[in-house]
Amino acid sequence: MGLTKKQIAEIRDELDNCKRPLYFFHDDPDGLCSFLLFYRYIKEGKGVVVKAHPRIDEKFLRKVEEYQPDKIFIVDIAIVDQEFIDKANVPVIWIDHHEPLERTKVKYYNPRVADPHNNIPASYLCHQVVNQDLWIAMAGCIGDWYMPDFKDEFCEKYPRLLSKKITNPPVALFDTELGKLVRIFAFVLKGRTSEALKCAKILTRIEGPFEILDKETPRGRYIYRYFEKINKEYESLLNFANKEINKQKQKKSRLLVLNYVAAKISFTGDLSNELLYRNPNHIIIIAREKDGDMKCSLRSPKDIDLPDALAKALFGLEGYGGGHEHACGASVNKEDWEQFLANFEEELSKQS
Ligand SMILES: [Mn+2]
Repeated sequence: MGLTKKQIAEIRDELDNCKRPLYFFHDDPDGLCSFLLFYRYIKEGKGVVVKAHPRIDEKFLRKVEEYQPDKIFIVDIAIVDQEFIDKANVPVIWIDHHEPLERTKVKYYNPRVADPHNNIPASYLCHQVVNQDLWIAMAGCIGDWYMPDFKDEFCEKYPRLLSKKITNPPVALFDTELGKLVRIFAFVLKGRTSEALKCAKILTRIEGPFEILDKETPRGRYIYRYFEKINKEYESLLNFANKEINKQKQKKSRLLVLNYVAAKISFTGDLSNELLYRNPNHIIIIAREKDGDMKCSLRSPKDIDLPDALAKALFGLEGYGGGHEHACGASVNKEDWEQFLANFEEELSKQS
């Protein structure tokens, strides 16, 4: 499953023996929750959110010099450069669940080293270590579309947030109060880095989920209001998307294409996931124009092999794309866009 007893004891020992830790975490709910679990256990240190590309390179050494930590914890970050580890000059403890990497001079904990298919969110692993703040661990896991084995315990403690009947992570994510909490964790990270860190700092002190959801305290209210501000933009985008989609559904095609003008905040991932969840039989393309190219994000149900359809549709056109079986990214020259859509539609009909 997750970390072994020995690994848990080792990490706990590292947490117990530091005074000024610096934490690096990924800017999604799993990363934020991993950071919160560790911080709330030690009650010391400083968090650094790693935005966009989850990679720590030499540029981040500046953060180390500024803060002068006695230890560095890295959670839910896929790539850490060897140069960073070498030059940090303090012990580095790295807990992750992405594809394992070979590094030296770092204490690296990733269950996929022993078993490549053992993909368990970082917040689950961090919770194994600290064994507290179940609600935060639960939010982190659901944020990564993972139903943890402590789910029943969570449901008994917080029946209002999640009913025991729900076993499917996307249902928990999109149609429950717990899902709203996950969205709060996701959206407070979306604005400027300074704002994101301010919210993260407040979250280290929040006592429970209802302090935020029911705005029970000034700090809970602050988080909720900040979330609402970001969520308003998302909701209007979702509204626009739903209208477009309802129009397109009359064509009886399984392909839904959404062109949108990029806003300050990028919601592409959140939007495509939610649209696929609400339209489970359709293939979703979200596209925006940038410098003469159509940049897109694609999602599909389980019966479609996206990389295959994408490669065939792009054949002979100016563009590229690829990714996972049911989630891809692509970039297509604007001149070729209509042709690409026609080809893609044809490839999809061959698969359906
Ligand atoms: Mn993660």
